Amino acid sequence: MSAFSRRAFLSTVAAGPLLPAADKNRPNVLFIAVDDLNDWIGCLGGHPDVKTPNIDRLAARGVSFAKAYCAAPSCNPSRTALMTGIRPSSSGVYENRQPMRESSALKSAVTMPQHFMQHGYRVTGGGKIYHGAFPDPQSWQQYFPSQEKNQPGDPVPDKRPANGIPKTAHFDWSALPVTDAEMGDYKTTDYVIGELNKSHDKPFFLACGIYKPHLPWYVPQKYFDMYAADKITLPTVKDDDLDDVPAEGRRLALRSGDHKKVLEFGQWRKAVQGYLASISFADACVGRVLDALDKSPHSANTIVVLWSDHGWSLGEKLHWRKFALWEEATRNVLIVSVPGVTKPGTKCARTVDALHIYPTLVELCNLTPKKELEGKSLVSLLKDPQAKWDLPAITTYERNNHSVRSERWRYIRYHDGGEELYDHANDEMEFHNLAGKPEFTKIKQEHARWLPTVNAPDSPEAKNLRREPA
Ligand SMILES: [Ca+2]
Ligand SMILES: [Ca+2]
Repeated sequence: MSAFSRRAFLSTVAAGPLLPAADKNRPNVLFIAVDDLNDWIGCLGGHPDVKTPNIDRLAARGVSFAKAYCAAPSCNPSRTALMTGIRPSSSGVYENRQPMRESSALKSAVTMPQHFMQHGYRVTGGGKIYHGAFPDPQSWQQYFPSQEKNQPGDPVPDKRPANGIPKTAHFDWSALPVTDAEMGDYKTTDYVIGELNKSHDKPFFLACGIYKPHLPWYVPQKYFDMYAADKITLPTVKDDDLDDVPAEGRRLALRSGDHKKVLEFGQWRKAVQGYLASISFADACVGRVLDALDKSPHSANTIVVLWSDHGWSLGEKLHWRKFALWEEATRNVLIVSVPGVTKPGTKCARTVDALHIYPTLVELCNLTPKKELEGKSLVSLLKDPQAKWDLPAITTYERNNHSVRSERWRYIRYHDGGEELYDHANDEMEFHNLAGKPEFTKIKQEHARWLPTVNAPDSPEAKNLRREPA
């Protein structure tokens, strides 16, 4: 865009109300985040028992990415990277305690919603899009419950912890004697449905951040009733799996002591039931929003993006939660439906990571490209999921620990030089670390060239923040 046309364009933006409503060139965006959702959804096949009919029906409309990975396996750094388009290794935001705007690289970053706002979109949302403690009010024109608070409250059981594990904090699970309407996520989806039901004189960017299946796994009884604890399938775990993992990987796997406690209190089946129940509750919330979109006047010109911020381990590698660089903790959900662009029910097996979402939406909505974004638009893959794509997915956890995931391999290198290499053609559970075998030196080198060359110093931590375990 020339300087003159850019000025003319910006003055048009400033005139806001004169802009036309959404059309083919300026489609709406419905941006749905589901917190802590791993690949346990029907269309990704991560768990044989799970019931996610609504997420699956969204996948049936567009492209689901079978090898999508987070930028960081932790809420705040993952979301910060996705919403700013800047990698943790460039911003120094590696952990949950580092507010995005304290990073010198991100202090004045234009987030994805801000970029839409600058192009005349109505930008609103509710629930968890940014990490709970750091809601970034400047990203939104209106927000539910408010610009400063992104989480409506949730009911809790009378007696906590419900699972009997001492000092467990929110690592807990229980059915609740409440209706869906009493849940915070239901209230967030009510807000989003209200926005979808309105007619809009401008295109909109509408965010819906579902908190479940984040811990604690307290959801209405009917979702627990969908899964019989004594019959559900447990993850496949090899007791000696960590024997070939370097020290830093073992530290990440074992530091919480979760697996030992879960086994000691006989809670593994109950925990898996709680996670599955919470997933099905989140899926029901997604279904309400999709129903509202279908009934609204906006369905024909609204892009839907559904993503989760990382995966989750429930015992694999003796590890629980996210906070690690293996497949279960890093694989996330990414489904994109674009009217007129995506073909219904297609799957893409190219390796993508969360950095690509921002430039993809910039391209689809014809916003001004932003050269500082570190990802690459996925539009070529949305049009043709088999198209050539030469990038692996990069995930970073804490400073200078990275995973490079290509279609066949995962290569991990920790800050102290420790390495792991897994061959997904033969070992989808990543049981056998091949990094020490000389015949794989070349494979390791091919992956190592993608490691970030900059590892920014840690960004400042927030003061007076409750230490949050998850
Ligand atoms: Ca999360
Ligand atoms: Ca192993």
